[in-house]
Amino acid sequence: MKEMLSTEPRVSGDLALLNESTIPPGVRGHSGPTPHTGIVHIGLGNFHRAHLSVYTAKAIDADGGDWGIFASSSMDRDMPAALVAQDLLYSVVDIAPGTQAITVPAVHTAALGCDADSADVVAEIAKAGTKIVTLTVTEAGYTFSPSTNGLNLDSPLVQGDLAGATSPATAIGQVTRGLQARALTHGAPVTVLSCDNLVDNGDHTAHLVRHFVELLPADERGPLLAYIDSSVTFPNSMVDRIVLATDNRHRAMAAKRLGVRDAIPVPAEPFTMWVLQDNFAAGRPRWEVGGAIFTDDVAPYDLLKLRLLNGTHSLLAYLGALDGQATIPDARFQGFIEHAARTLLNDEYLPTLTVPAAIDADEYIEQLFSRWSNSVLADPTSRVGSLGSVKLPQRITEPVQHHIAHGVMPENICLTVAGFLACIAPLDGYEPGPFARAMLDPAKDRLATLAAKCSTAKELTWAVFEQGDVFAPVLAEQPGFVDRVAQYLDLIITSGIRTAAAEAARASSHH
Ligand code: CS2
Repeated sequence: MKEMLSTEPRVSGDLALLNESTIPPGVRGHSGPTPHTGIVHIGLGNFHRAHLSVYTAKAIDADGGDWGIFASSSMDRDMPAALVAQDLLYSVVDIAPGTQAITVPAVHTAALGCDADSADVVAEIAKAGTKIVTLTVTEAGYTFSPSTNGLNLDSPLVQGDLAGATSPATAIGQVTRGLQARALTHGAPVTVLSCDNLVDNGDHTAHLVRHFVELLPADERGPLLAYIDSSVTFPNSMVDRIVLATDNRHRAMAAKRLGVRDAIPVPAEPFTMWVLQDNFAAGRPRWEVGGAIFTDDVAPYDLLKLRLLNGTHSLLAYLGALDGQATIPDARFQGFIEHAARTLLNDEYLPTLTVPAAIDADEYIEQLFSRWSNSVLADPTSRVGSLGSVKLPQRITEPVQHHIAHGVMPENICLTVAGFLACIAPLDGYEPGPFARAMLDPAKDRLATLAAKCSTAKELTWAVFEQGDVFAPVLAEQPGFVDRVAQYLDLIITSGIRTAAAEAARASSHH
């Protein structure tokens, strides 16, 4: 027998650990030694390790340059520690039927965990050798309020950072204090590059940094604002690659392909895309050699991805989880879910955006279905359904407004939101199932408290929208929309997700 059959293969303990002396030939992302730091990255997680790091390795391979990455995580202690134990090396495992690709980017110069002092991150941003500060901190990491779009001034962490904490807790606090130190010393230009799934992520980050500065004492404010105006840029970018959390199955795949043991490989789909504005104040790696697309107009790509991929992904996750499906491919192959997804894509998201000239919408959609069909990767519905309270507003707010303004009810967007509420804020007596229970959300406790006070789907839905701390208040001003979400939630609770989806299909076909 060539291979042992096992659903959760074990990593053989006698393999050597991946490090500088054991790295096998042919997998290193670039041929030279790790370069000096040019990039400070906030949000050292799996997405960063499979996206920016891989593009940067390719750019260094082609071009050299001091573009090493000093990275920090405020969430995780173990992975950064494991990275240090492996000489900052790890592998990215491409997972899809028929691929064996693996690469070791080898671009990091430091990996700080959540037990490190964030003053070190600020100090690194402050160094003149730092040319770019990059962020992948998730939608929640920007600590903004959905009702004002500015900093969330109710957050104790934001308050602490504004009050002058020497070790800022928030990403915006760390960036702004780093910029402040630069302004007060060498004043060299720098770029702040958000790589998160936010609408106009660069503009939004600039807005939050400026908001932070405006709240500082007047004597600090003036010089810092002048420095930001003259010397700091915030390009917009669209990032795309489906990347999962690491488990033993991925460790076994990495060991098999590498012949050495990697404790922290990153599982990722082979597909990758990055579109960004070429607005860098102090130079940049030639990321285009890795396939990055530079354009003045990121917005059409950004909306295409946020709505078609991410928006539909949310629907697949919530409908799938409520239907007992563990993974996105399992969900996507349920006929009723595929039907809802196609209606959502073609009738509800596509009409709200301008497809970039270089993209064929039908091909893009078929490519999405093929990515969602990757059953070897087996993206969990609980991963995509997590953080919905901060993700969904980025995906649905403008599309809902667009349709309501045209007198049309976006049935499958309503169904997505109802699915989210059913999973994250189940009313007393309703059981959404294990995959919904496994979803994590910063608003879960708040929403559970709210759900405990409500006895009907209508009460709960209105309470969530009126509270204004998840969805933008403009949506609560659309009573027809909120009522329709409530009706779907009621149907999910009383008759199940399949009946609710059948109602959405029926109602959509009448538009
Ligand atoms: C997903 C994204 O978590 C989610 O909601 O839609 O993580 C998605 O996998 C990435 O944006 C793909 O680029």
